[in-house]
Amino acid sequence: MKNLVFAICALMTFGLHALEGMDLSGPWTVKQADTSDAPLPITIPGDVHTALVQAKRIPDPYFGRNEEKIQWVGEKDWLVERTFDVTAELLSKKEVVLQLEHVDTFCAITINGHAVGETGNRFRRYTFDVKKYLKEGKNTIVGHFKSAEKVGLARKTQSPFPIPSNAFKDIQFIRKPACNGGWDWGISLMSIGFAGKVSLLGYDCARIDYVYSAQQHQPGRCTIDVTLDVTCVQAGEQKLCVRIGDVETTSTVKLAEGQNKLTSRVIVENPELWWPNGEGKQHLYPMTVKLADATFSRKLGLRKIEVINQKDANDTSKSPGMSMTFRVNGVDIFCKGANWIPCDAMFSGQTPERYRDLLTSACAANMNMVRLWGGGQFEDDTFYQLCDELGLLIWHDFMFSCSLYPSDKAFLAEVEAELAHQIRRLRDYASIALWCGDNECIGALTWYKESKENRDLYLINYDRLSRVLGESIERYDPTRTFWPSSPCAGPGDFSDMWHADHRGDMHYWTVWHENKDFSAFYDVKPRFCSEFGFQSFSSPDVVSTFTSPGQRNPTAPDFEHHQKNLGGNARIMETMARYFRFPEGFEQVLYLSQVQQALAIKTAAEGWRRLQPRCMGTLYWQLNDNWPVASWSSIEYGGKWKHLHYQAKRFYAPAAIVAVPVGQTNEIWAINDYGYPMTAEVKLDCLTFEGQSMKSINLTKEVAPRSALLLGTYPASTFGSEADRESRFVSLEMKAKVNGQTQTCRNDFFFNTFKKCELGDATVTVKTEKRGNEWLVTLTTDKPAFFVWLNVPQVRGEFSDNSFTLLPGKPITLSYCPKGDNPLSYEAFCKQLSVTHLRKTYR
Ligand code: BMA
Repeated sequence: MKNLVFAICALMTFGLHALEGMDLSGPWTVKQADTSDAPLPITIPGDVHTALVQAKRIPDPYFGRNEEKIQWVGEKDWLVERTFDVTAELLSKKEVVLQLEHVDTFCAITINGHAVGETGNRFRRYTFDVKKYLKEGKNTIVGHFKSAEKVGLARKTQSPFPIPSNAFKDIQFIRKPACNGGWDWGISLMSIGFAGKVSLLGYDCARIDYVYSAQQHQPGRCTIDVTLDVTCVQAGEQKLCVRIGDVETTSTVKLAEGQNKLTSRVIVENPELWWPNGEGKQHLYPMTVKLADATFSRKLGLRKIEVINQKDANDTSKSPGMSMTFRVNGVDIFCKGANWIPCDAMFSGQTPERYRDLLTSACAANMNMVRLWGGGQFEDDTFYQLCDELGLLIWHDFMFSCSLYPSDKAFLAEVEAELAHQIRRLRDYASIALWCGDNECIGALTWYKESKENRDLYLINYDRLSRVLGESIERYDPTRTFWPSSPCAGPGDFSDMWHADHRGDMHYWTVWHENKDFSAFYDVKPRFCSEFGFQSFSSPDVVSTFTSPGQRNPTAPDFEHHQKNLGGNARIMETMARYFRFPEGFEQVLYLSQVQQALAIKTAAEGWRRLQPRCMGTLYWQLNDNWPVASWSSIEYGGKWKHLHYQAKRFYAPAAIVAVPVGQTNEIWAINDYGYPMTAEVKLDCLTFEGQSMKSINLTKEVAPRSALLLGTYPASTFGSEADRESRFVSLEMKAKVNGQTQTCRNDFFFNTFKKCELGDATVTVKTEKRGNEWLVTLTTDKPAFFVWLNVPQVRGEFSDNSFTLLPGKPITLSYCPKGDNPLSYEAFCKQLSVTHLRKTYR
């Protein structure tokens, strides 16, 4: 056991204090309380369901309809236990505390049979004084986890008035990720266990609880005021040393017994600034803080982030239009991204590798922002470190979603405590761009009979909670904007803006939830669209992980079970019938569902990007999944990119060529997100579906930095009569010259829905080649082929491009990058590579 004892500094790389102590991560045991079951192994941090799956006590919750068979786990109490050796050295410290992060959720802790303390909020950090319970040598720690859903139910019955919610398992009464009870993309799996670190910390003088800073930027200089929250054992004077990069400030500080707030100023001359992805480097300065026997280190990005909400000039209406722009280091950024949900319903699966894979994929698709959605969780530090490292701005919701919430004293006190912790813990991450109070909770006031009938009660109730959120930000992070709810109208207006596009952020769900055509995305001109989405099925590779062969059919019960949005599969199939010829088989249904999802989101993203600077952001719903399911995600559970993700890489590219139908005409736009002027050499080529060029138009225009430019408006008749156009489409190619570099951007537009198009029966030829470490694939075709899709089974790597149009005479060479623990060999890759395209989905 001796090897488990080490200075915490040895394992903490980022953002945590280094003190003498002991990390209690690793092997523990778990057993159901009040049974004589033998204890099973569990790895901490880790969840009980994963341990039960590993021990074969429950079946894989993600397979078939096993979700129904595992519900009992969340109804029971569980004992999670281990022994550990304590050294005389640790016991010689004046103070020894047990520190717990992200305990899920209601847990009574004992050490050697003594009650140490209780937890009751997944989002808090708990610190218990334990020295008096420890002894030299062998010790036992037990966490007794109470059923969270039983607590939720008990609180519901005690509530003075009903608290309606779209969430399940009465989760609005407890502080636990709302989606744990199930969501319209999520399995119901009430996770249990220690989701974060469990550690003992020993010290003689002081414990650094939080370090956070405020940056003031002046030309050529950044002044950083660093604050430390410190718990001190004994009053006295100590040396405080704060170092950022090469600059160090040392001072002598007076400490009082108990809580202390210390400050220190560091001035960095000519700072190297941190920039979002695509705008510059993500420079991070090493930062170290030393106080007596405690040290704290992290990385710090220096940047100025502002949220610009400026009234439209000359708008004198009651609710004037208002900008919604993120300004970083003085530059207005068009935000491109998606919404993030917890990456696994069983938190043992939320590994650093998964975070890295997903966030790297977000960057690779030219995203510069993710929205951390309020029905999930404050994430592990790994998530924020990666966002800092990769340049992904974070729109950060607090953890409230699609629900009304209690506002009694006890509940508000919990919220206050969690925010006091989370805001101080997180605020030095450069990537966090704004704090948002909740997801759709202002909107939810209008969803329920109770709140509609008694608006005053529920509005005041909402306001009580919202005030705690706003005041917590004022208190713990006045450097950032508080955005009360997503969506909302922004400063000076408390309305929800559900269907208004003149100010605030918008959630535009008319296409999916109201079954409108994709063209309805053009009906609104959002200032910032923080949610819009369209569902698709998983790929055959992922479907095969949760079905047996007999269930691989769109209406088979196991397959239907992996759809959580009521009527979702019907919507997918109906949309297919509206736009496409009906696909021949199951695999073609899956393929086409992903094609139409990509088309829907591309329509919106391109249409809204061209509206800049009126619109300054689009974040589609949703980046990832937390189990294998039909959903709005662009990356499947396990990391495989859907068509949407490959297309996002193109429709979010900094240089893009876009066509938008307006009545009987087509507008052609060039988009330039670069900070440099762009020369756009554009060719519009009207082709038949057999590949014959009927007409081409060339134009060259200068596009100003960070702008969208209308290049031309073309009546459909430009490209032939109505009858001719049934067999034609227009291929767009733009050579974008920016800052001495040229890149080629492609796009197409069509005059009719695909089902009305007589597509040519293209034969696509594939050639593979290994050049050094690169695996190359060259594709040629005899006729235009659309949504060309290359695949190798399972999630074993990514192509440099996919889901594209292939034209005769224009071969495309792309590369494949294997990844994962068990990457393919080149030979296996060549054997398993398959290619399909739209015309192959029907006879
Ligand atoms: C949004 C989200 C989620 C939900 C999605 C799809 O409003 O905030 O609650 O999953 O819609 O319905």
